[in-house]
Amino acid sequence: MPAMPRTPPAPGTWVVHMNHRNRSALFAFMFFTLGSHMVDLGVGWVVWGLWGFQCFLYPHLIYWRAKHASAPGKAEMQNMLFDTAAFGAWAAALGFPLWITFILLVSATVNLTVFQGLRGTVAAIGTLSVSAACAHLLFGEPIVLETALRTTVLCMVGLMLFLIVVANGAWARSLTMHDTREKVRQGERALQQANEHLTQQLQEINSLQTLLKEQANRDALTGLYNRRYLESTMDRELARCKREGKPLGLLLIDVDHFKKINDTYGHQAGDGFLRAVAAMLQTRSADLACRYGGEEFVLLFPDMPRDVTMAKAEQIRRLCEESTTIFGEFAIQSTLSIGVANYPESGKSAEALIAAADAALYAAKSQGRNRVHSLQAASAPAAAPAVAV
Ligand code: GH3
Ligand code: MG
Ligand code: MG
Repeated sequence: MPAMPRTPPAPGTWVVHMNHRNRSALFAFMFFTLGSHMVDLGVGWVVWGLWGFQCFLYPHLIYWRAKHASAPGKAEMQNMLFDTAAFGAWAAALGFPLWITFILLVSATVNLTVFQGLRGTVAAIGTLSVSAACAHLLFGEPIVLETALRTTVLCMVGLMLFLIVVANGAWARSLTMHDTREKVRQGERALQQANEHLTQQLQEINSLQTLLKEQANRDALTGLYNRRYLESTMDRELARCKREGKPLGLLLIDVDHFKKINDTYGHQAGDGFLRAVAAMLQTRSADLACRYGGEEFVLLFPDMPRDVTMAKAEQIRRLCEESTTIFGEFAIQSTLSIGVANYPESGKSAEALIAAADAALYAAKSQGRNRVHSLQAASAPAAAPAVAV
């Protein structure tokens, strides 16, 4: 069976418990202190009965009252006022002996001040004065200030003990408060560290996500964009060119007789050559260079008219033709065939442009390779179309 949740204690319950303990001890001690004076006064059994009730029953009765009150804290503050009123009455009933009146006034005032501040001080002095005046009028006891040495010493010891208990309570409270504050500070520091750690982790996750996204768009061998990225970007670029009324150039580039490079120098050398071609194709940042397939590449030139695209293609073709790639002990040379397509001349969609570039590339291959071709017009073939492998 699940444990029933405990209802939290009502506010102020701890004051009720603490005061019950302190009050019982205080009144027990006072029984002897004031009792010592009553012996000297020779009071009757009614007074002794009342005094016994005051010291040994009253503390438990008012404890019971406060404990069962709907607001125990508030009821306990009233209890302290009852104590004070009783003190005033006893002081008057005994004829205001100086030491006894003094310790009753001090203990009532200190008690209320500890819990209510200066408001408590005023309440203590006021309540004690009023109840003392009323009791004095009621009993009409003559004022006798002196007490016997025995009673005076008991008053001094009692006051001393009372002040020690109060001071010790204050010290314990300040210690608890200091500990609590320290714990709160430690908690705040731990929270701040956890927060910083989380922020750092979040940053790492964000940069990892960015890196992953970037890697997902890249070809592992050459570092160029991959075909997937081209397909996701091309429609957007084309739409932008259409919207802005601008042209777009597209090159489909294929390495000539690449199989022979693999066969002659090995697959790794072939990879090295593909990386060298990719480096040649890296152009302005606005252009998109991508590895379209094995030894095929696509370059996209937004805002580029047809004649400039043709010139660009020719420039790339010549650059490759004139380059030598050193791979280990091998010096590898090859050429490129390039099919050119343009928006809007060659087609209006991405598929149409790729198909047009592919057809142009096929034409370039069949016309002898190492050349740039567009379906509208082919460039002049290079002087030495043979591939040096
Ligand atoms: P053509 O002039 O007609 O284009 O002839 P080709 O030899 O270049 O074309 P083909 O399609 O016959 O051969 C392409 C070769 O490219 C075949 C394949 O083994 C090789 N290849 C494809 N991907 C890679 C790669 O990532 N690395 C290497 N080293 N070779 C590759
Ligand atoms: Mg090919
Ligand atoms: Mg090829």
